[in-house]
Amino acid sequence: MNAHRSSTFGLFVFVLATLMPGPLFADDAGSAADIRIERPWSRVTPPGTPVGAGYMTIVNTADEPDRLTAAESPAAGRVQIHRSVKKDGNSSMVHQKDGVVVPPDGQLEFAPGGYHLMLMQLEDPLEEGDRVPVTLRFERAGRVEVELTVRSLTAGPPNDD
Ligand SMILES: [Cu+2]
Repeated sequence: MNAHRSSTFGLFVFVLATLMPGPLFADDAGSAADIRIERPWSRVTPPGTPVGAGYMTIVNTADEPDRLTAAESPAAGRVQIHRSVKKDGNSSMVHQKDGVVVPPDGQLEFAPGGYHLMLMQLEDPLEEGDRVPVTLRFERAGRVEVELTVRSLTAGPPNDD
């Protein structure tokens, strides 16, 4: 019943959106206020390692899914969205070329062993206490700026404080 009603409503919005000029599209496009980044962090890079990783929790407060499509940082030549996967006891990283979906009223975890931002071609090694600025690009919410706090090699995620 609910599902039927919401899909009818979705169709209604879609039809309106195709008929109406700009403003309704803008309203429907979501905003950075719909996306909240919690505990953005990174780890010290061991000597001679030109890549680092970024972790965080992406919270989507909108009732539509959003998609993280890309990221960039002045500290890195290139930033990719990766997922670590284990197969037959071997772990490897898969580049998420189409980005990753953050569910509506939900969240997506970027954490060691799973999704991460791969910071490639680092300008300088990451040192404990550094703060690495990263721009995240979302399909609906647009640009969201975060700063990764660099923690020691053995550290886990920071607490909520
Ligand atoms: Cu990676």
